[in-house]
Amino acid sequence: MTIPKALNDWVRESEALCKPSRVVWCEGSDTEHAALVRDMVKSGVLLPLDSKTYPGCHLHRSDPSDVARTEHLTFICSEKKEDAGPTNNWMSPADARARVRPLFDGAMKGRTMYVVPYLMGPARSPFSKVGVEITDSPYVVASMRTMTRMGTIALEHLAGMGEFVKGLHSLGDLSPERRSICHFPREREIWSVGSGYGGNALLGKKCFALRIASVQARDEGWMAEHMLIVGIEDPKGNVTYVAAAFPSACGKTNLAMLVPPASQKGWKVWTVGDDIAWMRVGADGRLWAINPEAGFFGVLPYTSSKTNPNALATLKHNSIFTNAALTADGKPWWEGADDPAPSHATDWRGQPWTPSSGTVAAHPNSRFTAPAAQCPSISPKWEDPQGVPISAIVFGGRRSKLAPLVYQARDWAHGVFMGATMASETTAAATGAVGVTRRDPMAMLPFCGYHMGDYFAHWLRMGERAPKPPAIFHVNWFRKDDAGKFLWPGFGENLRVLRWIVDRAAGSGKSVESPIGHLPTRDALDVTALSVTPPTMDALLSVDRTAWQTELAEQSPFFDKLGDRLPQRLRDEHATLSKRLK
Ligand code: OXD
Ligand code: MN
Repeated sequence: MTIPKALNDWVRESEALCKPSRVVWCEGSDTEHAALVRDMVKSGVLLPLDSKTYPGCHLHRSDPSDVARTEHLTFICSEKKEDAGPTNNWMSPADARARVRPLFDGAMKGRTMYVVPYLMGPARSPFSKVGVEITDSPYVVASMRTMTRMGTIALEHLAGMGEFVKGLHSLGDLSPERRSICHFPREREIWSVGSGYGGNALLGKKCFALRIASVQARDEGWMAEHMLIVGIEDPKGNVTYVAAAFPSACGKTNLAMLVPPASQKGWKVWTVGDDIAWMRVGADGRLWAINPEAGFFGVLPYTSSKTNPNALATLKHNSIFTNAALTADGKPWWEGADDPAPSHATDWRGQPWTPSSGTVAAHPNSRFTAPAAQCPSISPKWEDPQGVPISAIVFGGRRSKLAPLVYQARDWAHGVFMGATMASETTAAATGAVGVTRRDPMAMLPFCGYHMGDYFAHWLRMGERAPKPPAIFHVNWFRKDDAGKFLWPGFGENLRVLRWIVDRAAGSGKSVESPIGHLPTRDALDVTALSVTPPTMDALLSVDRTAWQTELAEQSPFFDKLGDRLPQRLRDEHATLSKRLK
């Protein structure tokens, strides 16, 4: 296969800078992967797990200071600071190069430099894009093989299009003081040094498929979103596709792999993707979405046969477990797993652990990396080069009060406002305080590669470009009563809410007007076989005007921060909602 000159030149330059002892071009074959895994087992980077219960699975322990995305060390390096906007850390491209180049200089001495071509999106899809990651981490190579279509297939795609996103990655010395994840949107390039953690180091995922792709999408008139994609099949066999954005670790993977409860006879949920959607306007005027990824990088704690049986089935083979605990019989374990806590285990740091240790055995952000094709609910359309047509977009967050179980936007612009004002209580997926409410528009706060105000304007424009845009909804599975108890059972039962969404998107489904949008009527959701009483349903669907006025007041500083780049249309939505609440 001929390698494009631009790729060869860049690999040579990177080699001269990083000074590895050898360079390996990855082709993505089974033999190559097996040899890589053998080497990692030999060097202790991977520990084989019990081959009877977890065939082909390994455990990886990361450096204890390198366990989550580090947003404070993540930069958008646009020419002008205002193009990165107030929600991103910014460095000028010149400063970033000057600061980070020395960290790459000689960083791969004594190490192998892997060149990893990868394809984001299905083979032969006109919507797929090529990236190439140069890395000195074999763990990254093995993970990229699961998370993307890696190797020759990407080079073949590149031959047809010529353009690729460059990603240079080195573990460096793993010190947070010398860690930087820099994005150069104009050059479509990523420099990441000092971390081996998924979101910082698997450059196809957050760095390319969201931060760089969001800029490409703005420039080319499509959307790169932090959304899962599911197909909801009714008992007659009609499938409706829904894309949904939730901040990290809000049950997104669980929703993407939802198993209908026994009471929902004949309904099926098909997984197209669990984290990222690339959407374009199709010839029919609808939005069509592909999942650019090929694997799942899911959170382990509280993944169980109750919360996500499909994830459990998916991760049982050919998976990498990162920062899980290890039982004496060679199995991974995490808090909230089906098996009770082992009496003795090795914790995620590699230390002896017992239930009385007073610490968690698995890191709260421990993860599994597993091939999407292994998921029992994987959609027959998940690799369709054209993608799937999206009928509804769902925004959600973790709000113990305020937001009703589900409500629908009045129109596209109102839906954009709903997404723009999303907020959620934080979790362990990123470093920083846990349990604090943070504004996370469209769940893109850490992932938008340009000014958030311009991003909202792009969303509004997309509504104009798509003659048949999806209907937009907001859900909150996490509302609690005054005693702190969840009001809604969640998990598989969320299908009942999705059914109302599907009905509404099709133009049916009973609703009532409220100041914040259309709510289901009290009898619109099927609650048969649930212990959700009518008063609980009232509480779940209630709109407390005073609390919403406080919410609106709290939205203002965020909007003000975006200055004159905030589209007037969203200020108008804010003002009319305020009026409706009076
Ligand atoms: C993720 C995240 O890992 O959103 O998907 O943090
Ligand atoms: Mn995510």
